[in-house]
Amino acid sequence: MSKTPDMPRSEATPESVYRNRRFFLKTSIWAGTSLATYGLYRQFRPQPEIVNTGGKIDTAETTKFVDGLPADERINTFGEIAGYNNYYEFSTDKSEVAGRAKDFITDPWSVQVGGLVKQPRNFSMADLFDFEQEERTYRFRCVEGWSMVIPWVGFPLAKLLDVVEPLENATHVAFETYYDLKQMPNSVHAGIDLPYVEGLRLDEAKHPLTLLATGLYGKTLPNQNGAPIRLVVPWKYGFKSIKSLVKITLTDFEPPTTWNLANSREYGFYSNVNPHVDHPRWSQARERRIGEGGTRETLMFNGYEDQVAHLYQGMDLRKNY
Ligand SMILES: Nc1nc2c(c(=O)[nH]1)N[C@H]1C(S)=C(S)[C@@H](COP(=O)(O)O)O[C@H]1N2
Ligand SMILES: [Mo]
Repeated sequence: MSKTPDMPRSEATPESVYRNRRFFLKTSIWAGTSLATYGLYRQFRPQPEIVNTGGKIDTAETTKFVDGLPADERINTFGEIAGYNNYYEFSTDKSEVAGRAKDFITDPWSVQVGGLVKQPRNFSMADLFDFEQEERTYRFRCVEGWSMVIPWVGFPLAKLLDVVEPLENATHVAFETYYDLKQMPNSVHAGIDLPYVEGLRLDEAKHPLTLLATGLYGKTLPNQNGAPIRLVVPWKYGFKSIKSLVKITLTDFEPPTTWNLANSREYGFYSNVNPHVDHPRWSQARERRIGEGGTRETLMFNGYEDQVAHLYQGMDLRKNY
């Protein structure tokens, strides 16, 4: 067929820039039980502080270990999270995205929510900040084989869905990223059809772990991370976590998704993190945690198995990859 998308190359080879053993096992503040899953829930009420990093990244931060994280897992630094990005509309080079996205205009912004709902509505960012903002620290696993731990700020998508009231025949939720060739000139070289679109089953969308993120590290989202609002689905590969949302549509069919359209054999609709189902071109059994040397085991559903396995009961996860 047409073009072969180049995002999905395995990242099994560590990059020295991000190799940093300094932080490894620095402290062990979590002495508790086997924490296969975690998610820190801290009420955050006020709107995150507005910042504009102007594309500049401070990489000289100290590391953080927090309660609720297994002792050997640290939160990635702001510099790591905001300096290593996939956002093809701006660049296919992870270290270039921040600089290219620095002037992206995210104000004014609104998210149009419609489709099979009783109360279709346009939400301004002010409306979206009316939802109680929480801090949630989640693992984030890219299909390419790298991962991070990210302290998001945001609110459950379920709360927004409650407001618009899905109709009884709604089964899925479709998401769409902002698209403007002028602001996102790399779009013509992205090798994927744009605007970027994603989708979830309605029960996945309503799951309490599914977040609409408005910030990270207590600040509004950097442009490169999907400002001003993006989806975060921590048990799925990172490409499901669609950035810079402008549209959310309830449907009665499985919506098309960008990477599935680009290569359906390699990227399924579900794309749950699963160490037992390899990508056709590389193993998914292990991952490279940004900032660490070596690799670590990839956990079933990215470590959220206890919370989400029930969603897929009776499903063949090899077929429904
Ligand atoms: N609109 C849009 N959303 C996107 C992408 C993209 O290229 N465009 N990349 C996806 C991929 S592959 C990953 S791994 C994550 C990366 O998010 P991060 O840069 O905040 O780590 O965003 C996802 N959402
Ligand atoms: Mo990714």
